[in-house]
Amino acid sequence: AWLRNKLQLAIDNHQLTVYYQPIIATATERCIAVEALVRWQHKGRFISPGEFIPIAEKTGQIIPLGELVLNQVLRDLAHNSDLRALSVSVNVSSQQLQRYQFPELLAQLLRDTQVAAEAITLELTEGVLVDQSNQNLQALQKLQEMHCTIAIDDFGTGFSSLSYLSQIPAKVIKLDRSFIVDMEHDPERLELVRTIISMCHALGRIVVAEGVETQEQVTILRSLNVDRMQGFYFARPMPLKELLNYLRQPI
Ligand code: G
Ligand code: G
Ligand code: MN
Ligand code: NA
Repeated sequence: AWLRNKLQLAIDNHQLTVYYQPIIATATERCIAVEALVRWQHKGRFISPGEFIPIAEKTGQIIPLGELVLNQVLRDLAHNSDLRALSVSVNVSSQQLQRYQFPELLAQLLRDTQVAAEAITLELTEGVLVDQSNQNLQALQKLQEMHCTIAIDDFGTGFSSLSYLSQIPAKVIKLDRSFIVDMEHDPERLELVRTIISMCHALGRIVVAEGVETQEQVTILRSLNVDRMQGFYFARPMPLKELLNYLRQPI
């Protein structure tokens, strides 16, 4: 309850900020996209989203929190052409899709800020899709019609069959960090990653490897033709100002 009340205050007082983590194109080694990640600084220390997002999901606070993040991202996009040159990923919880007219809300925000829908990628976890609720699928279709990109986050951690991949309108597949950790020492895991990547490619999807931390992993992922990589090896999540500096650096 303590965290819940504090979180409400943080939401009300705009104490939540958005950090951005670069996503690198394998072919060019340049930043091609970023993921927006919410950050909560409370009395000088950061409370981890791993701690408060699950609570926000339970209490419904994920709705105002999600709106706050979306607002911030669209404002940042509106004011920074360097950011508009990238695709900006936003995490969307299934509640945001279910509780109200999410596609309409996003469309309104895009109109208000004059940002093109093409600049936005929405990251949804497998759960949203496994759910198979018609409502979610309809929302996804609407978002796609608006020309937003849909990405499946944490791919491979859910219980979905692989066949559903071909049925959902997700252009981007984000391979969960757990597949990448230790892949250089685990031949079976490596085979799994190889197979997932080639299957996604056969279906015309873009594959992003998450949680890339070592040069060895980069070398392996490159040999497996992964399209994009994200992780501490390249860059940590950072405030907008730092990101803009990062983007201006030469290779
Ligand atoms: O930033 P970090 O890796 O600590 O995030 C931990 C978890 O919180 C991840 O699963 C991430 O997807 C989730 N998360 C971070 N920011 C947001 C957000 O703005 N909305 C939602 N729904 N989840 C987020
Ligand atoms: O579930 P989701 O993919 O949205 O989670 C994103 C989270 O992963 C963020 O909180 C981010 O800080 C974290 N993250 C990003 N890159 C790495 C990495 O290389 N290693 C680890 N351990 N975490 C990472
Ligand atoms: Mn994500
Ligand atoms: Na993830």
